Amino acid sequence: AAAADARPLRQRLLVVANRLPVSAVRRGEDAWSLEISAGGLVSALLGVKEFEARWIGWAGVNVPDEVGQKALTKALAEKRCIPVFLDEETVHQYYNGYCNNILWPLFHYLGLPQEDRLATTRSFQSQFATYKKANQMFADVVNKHYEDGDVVWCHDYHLMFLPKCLKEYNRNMKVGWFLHTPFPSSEIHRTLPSRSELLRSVLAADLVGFHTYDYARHFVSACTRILGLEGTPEGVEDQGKLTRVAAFPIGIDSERFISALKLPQVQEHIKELTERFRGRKVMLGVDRLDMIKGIPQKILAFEKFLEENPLWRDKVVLLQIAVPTRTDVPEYQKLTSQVHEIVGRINGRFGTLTAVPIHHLDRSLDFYGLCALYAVTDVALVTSLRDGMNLVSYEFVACQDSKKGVLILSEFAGAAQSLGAGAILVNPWNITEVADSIRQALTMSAEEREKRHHHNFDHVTTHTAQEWAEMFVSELNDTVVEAQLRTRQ
Ligand code: ADQ
Repeated sequence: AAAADARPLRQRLLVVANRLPVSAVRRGEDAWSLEISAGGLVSALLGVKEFEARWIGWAGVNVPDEVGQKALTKALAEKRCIPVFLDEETVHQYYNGYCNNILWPLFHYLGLPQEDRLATTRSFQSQFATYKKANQMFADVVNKHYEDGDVVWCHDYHLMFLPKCLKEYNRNMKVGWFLHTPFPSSEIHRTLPSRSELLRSVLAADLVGFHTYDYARHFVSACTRILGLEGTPEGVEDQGKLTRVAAFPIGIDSERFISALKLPQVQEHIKELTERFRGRKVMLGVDRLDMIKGIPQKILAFEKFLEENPLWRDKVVLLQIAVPTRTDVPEYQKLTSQVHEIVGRINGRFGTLTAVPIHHLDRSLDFYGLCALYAVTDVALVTSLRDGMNLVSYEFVACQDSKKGVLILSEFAGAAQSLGAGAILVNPWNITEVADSIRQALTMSAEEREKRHHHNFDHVTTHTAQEWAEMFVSELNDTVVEAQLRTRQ
């Protein structure tokens, strides 16, 4: 307690993530315009009043010249952001290569990309070497800006090598690491050539966090089976050093969504959409266009539903909003055309001269448009094949307090563990089961919808992003204080 009392009022929190929460556009040799992206992590950290957050990460642009780098650094400083500059080749090998081509599919149980599996295997060592080099570059920037008493919070699979680099600089640095994706079964992790090095590096952190208890358990199993270390209820022990491992399920800033619904422009939009789809039940999918989201599976299940329930054909519409991501990766381009092809086929099959059953948009919606869409939806379909948590399911629930629509949710999304009692849980690979659950959702009594909605609404409004961040950071703080006390004894 004495150590806690001695903390300064506003400790600094250094948040290290691959991408800074800004988009930067160059306007001249030394001029930049910046726009803060209001993602979940940004609003989560705004809620952490006890700490003053600084961001460290890549700005998402290649800036080869010193003049440009200096100007961007200066502009970012006003937003409390500190850039890490990565050249094109590093981004290619570290970000597109090792992160998105190897770790991302593997952690979501999708294996290596089918077509170039051997090529990936061959380029593995060089990509891993660049991954480590890039992580070291992040560590250099953190180290340069670190002051005694700061807390460092590293995010996601891009930065698994970072905790080790940071502790090599300064073993008293308080370092936490949080994974936003699932951590897979140790049997999957075992197939990674760099399996041990990555685990050992993560274990250098003082606190390691996951969305669910299952992911934390998989991580501990990987450490016991692959490294031969001891797993305890608190975490993993290695020669007397305990790395605390725990579940910290993320949430959303529910108040931001609930209050947006009251704004005149959102109300207006809700009215328009209601009019537009009058006489039809609205089903909604909102996803990044990614293999893990199970978009083709979702659309095939909807087709099966239409096939088996002819009376519903002109009474329901599926709106699928899919933001393109990683568009330069061939696997993602293939997914886009696959989805387009299935949608075209189904619309050709079940559409009429005046209406089609699926509206598919390849783009993102602005925040207010998204809120209005969530509010007019009768059934939301989240069919991720694997998903760390899935915030879309939370956002839908937050916007449904008047409609009390139904959430169909994949059992392979982390959110199934928190919203499972209110949602209809499905195996997204089982198209027949998903089609049945669509019928169940569309015909559910108002009473049951209300009961299920309340269950989820209570959860979403009480387990917020702010609370998540606060819990992680305060536990990280305490964990390290304990560790320091131990070394003093
Ligand atoms: P994502 O895979 O990006 O996040 P998710 O949690 O659903 O998945 O968050 C997506 C965010 O993007 C949501 O806030 C959503 O509103 C927004 N979004 C998606 N499609 C959109 C569209 N078409 N238009 C506008 N906005 C759109 C990763 C992990 C998740 C984990 C989060 C947070 O993969 O499992 O829940 O991080 O840890």
